[in-house]
Amino acid sequence: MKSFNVGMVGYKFMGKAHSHAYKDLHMFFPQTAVPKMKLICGRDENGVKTAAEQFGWEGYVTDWRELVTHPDIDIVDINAPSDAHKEIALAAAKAGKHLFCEKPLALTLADAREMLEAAEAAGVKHMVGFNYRFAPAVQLAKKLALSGRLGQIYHFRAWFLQDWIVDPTFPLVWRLQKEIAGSGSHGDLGAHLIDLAHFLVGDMTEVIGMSETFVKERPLPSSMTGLSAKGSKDAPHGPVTVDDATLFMARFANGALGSFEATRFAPGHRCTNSFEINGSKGSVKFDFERLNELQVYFTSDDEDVQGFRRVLATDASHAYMDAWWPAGHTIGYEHTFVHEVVELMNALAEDRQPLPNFVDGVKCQEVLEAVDQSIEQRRWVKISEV
Ligand code: SOE
Repeated sequence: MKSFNVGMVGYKFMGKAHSHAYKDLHMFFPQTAVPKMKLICGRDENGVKTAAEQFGWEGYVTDWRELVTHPDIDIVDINAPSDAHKEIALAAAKAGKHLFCEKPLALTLADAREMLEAAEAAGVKHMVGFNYRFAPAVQLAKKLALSGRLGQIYHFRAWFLQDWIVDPTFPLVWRLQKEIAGSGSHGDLGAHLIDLAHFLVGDMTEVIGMSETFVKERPLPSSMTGLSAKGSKDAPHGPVTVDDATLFMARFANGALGSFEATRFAPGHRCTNSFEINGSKGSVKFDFERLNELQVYFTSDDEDVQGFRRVLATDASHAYMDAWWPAGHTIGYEHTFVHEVVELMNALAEDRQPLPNFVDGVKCQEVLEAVDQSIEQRRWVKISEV
């Protein structure tokens, strides 16, 4: 049985999701190569030490430079805030380590391209963390679209709605600062939708968008806090430098039309990541809040029973599901990361590039950038222009 030693940078939200995936993997996917949880890295020694013990890492370091050059490490897993991705990835590639990086790949398209070039020049494997591809119901949508069972694709309609910053006293956390996050809803949520569109429908040719920052100043946070941070209206304020919401329309190379909405200002929507595909022979609908289900409609159904039917994607015939529980026993958000790591381990063991990889990360970043340009210049922008 092959094994690969992992060194991971970052131990908060995504660090926990990735750690859980490494830890659970072999219990459910015993044929897959084993990820050895060697080293975890974080700047705050107490925090990273606690995380190492809690998550099951063999050791910890406080300087990522030590981790990326460590002789025992095969894979560097980067889930630090976005502004740190590039520097860590370049150094890790130079040291010959395989790369697994959270989305969005980088702050800018130029940086993302540099990361891809560095990985290719070093001859290492590279993967980007678009975890929603790995929900079995999304894989089923892909199978239906690819096999022609939906016919010619006319529409891809997607929306990712959250509400964690609706309160204007929510503090100015790193995700609301352009120099650290790159963008707001666009790169954080829209990036997932763009990747799903690429995965399910194909390449886009041109886009036009609009965006808004509804709350322009927020209280400064006391530390690098996350999604459940609390602010005070009396604290000193700073400017929000990212978009609160970004919407755009797109044309696909195969003739389909796309519409995309990413916002953190949709009260009541905690994490509504949804899409619909409409084709000449049928439609599918997915909603992450019901991630085990795919709504499916076929025009070929008898007229008197036509309608969307709910397919529970939990049978052994559905991607990854034979490894989990008996049919009908559902899985959750964290399992999408386990499946992601299955792909990473299989790819390394088979000496091939995992999917999605930095090429997909760059393609996503091209669309993000084209949308930004279209907003700035108030016009349609071709993806080939960026
Ligand atoms: C916060 O908006 C967040 O955790 C994103 O960063 C993730 O990528 C998304 O999957 C869920 O929401």
